[in-house]
Amino acid sequence: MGITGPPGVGKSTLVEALGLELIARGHRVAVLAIDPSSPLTGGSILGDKTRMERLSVEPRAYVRPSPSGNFSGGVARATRATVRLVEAAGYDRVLVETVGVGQSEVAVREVVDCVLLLAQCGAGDELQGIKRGTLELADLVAVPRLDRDPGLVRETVLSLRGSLAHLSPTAPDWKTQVLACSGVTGEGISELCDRLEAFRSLGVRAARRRRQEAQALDRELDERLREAFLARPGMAEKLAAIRRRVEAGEVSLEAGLGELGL
Ligand SMILES: Nc1nc2c(ncn2[C@@H]2O[C@H](COP(=O)(O)OP(=O)(O)O)[C@@H](O)[C@H]2O)c(=O)[nH]1
Ligand SMILES: [Mg+2]
Repeated sequence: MGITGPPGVGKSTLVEALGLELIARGHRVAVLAIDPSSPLTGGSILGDKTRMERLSVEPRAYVRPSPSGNFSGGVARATRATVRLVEAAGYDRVLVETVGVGQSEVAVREVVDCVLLLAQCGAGDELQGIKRGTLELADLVAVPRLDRDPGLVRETVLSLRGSLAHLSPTAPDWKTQVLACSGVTGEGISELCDRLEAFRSLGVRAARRRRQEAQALDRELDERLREAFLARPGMAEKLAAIRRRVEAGEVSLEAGLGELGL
């Protein structure tokens, strides 16, 4: 499962709470979390919970924070392999937390069976900040901080339900639901877990994975052709030199490509 949402919304806190709930239900849980203390998010986030101290000491949990450096562009590539690996190692529930910015939010969709979007609670205008595209990709939406701001959270839930009513379902026989919760007190976590398990039992996972792998084929092809090209003797240096000359206006793009034999 992928957990998406803006930095600081409460992804790590929720992942830890969900992870503990899944363990209590008898599962083995792996968490692939992206360390947000990177240039991507402009430094560390106040009170960041990526380390998940309670979950990481559980014998049936495996928490792996990874630097976001290899996650922005190569998100699909590296994460797909890691998900398969931890599954093979016996972790039957895998939670992938995104860094919460830009392309990672869309890319994660290519490697998980199900997407949970965390929405920041806020009034009308702030909600407009949730891009339609992001909401469209969510199989489930949760609004955290029910403990701190119950009124605003409930209002946000209603408003999001309204927005979702206009979107087409992400899977047949499925309706994207919006739930209020608190990663801190655990309120609403069991219900959220139930909904996630309900999505799992829809049986769309196998088809999604096959479609993802078919899509990955083209991307892998692009990537590997590029790697093979750059692996030619002297090619990386040649490309760097031509790039400099194109930038300096000494050669045109076409001439530069010609020199590379393209
Ligand atoms: N009161 C309250 N605080 C929360 C909740 N979820 C997250 N937080 C706090 O919000 C801050 C950022 O949370 P974090 O999980 O690191 O956000 P992330 O960047 O989305 O992973 C931390 O200080 C959390 O303790 C919640 O449900 N209730
Ligand atoms: Mg986090």
